[in-house]
Amino acid sequence: MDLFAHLTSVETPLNGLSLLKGFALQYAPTLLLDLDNVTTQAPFRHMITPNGLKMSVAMTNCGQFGWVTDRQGYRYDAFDPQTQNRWPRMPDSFLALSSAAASAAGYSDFVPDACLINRYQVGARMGLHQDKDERDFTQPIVSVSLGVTATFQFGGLKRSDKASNIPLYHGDVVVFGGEARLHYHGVRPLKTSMHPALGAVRINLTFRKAG
Ligand code: MD3
Ligand code: FE
Repeated sequence: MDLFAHLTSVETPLNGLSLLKGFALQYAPTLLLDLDNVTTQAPFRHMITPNGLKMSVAMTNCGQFGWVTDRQGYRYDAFDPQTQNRWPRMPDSFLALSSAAASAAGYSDFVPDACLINRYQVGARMGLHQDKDERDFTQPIVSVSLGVTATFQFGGLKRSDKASNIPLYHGDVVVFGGEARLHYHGVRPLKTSMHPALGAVRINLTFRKAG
């Protein structure tokens, strides 16, 4: 019996999307300790969209650049607008996991300079959008899910394309490259549920090469 079958990269029929079920499980205890240290320096906050709406997902960042939004727009910034400090450095555990996952999906020299940390509490959601604030779309994005299971929506190159629903569990890692990199995607409102390590919360880490 192959005990590690769940750790192999699944190249899905959706071109460029690799689902690595459970890939982050062995890293999770260290990730959560390091995450706590990051969020002490740069606390979660609900940012404001360019339209003036408060996001239901709370966010923070680590690494050289952080993704931010306010009335001025979406962008990457080397400084936390709340503290004027640089974002906390990316923990070694984050770098190790993201580069191992990217390698498993066929991107052998992925070095992220930005990690956006999303926190979903009950009801929090992310509407369908494309990630277009990065410089180089040939660089993949690595997504790590921790805590409560969420339903991820993965659409096509147009907003109106039909989206598939993909459940993402604690420890799942998804690598988006190739054509998938510019597909519309979102997250359904988080349902009430409990995770033993995190409580009623889902955390998603997205690793990017922004600059
Ligand atoms: C597909 N976050 O932060 S991660 C985001 O679960 C974001 O918090 C979601 O979408 C979350 O921008 C989804 C998965 C993800 C991230 C980037 C992508 C999927 C993607 C870029 C292109 C295509
Ligand atoms: Fe996104």
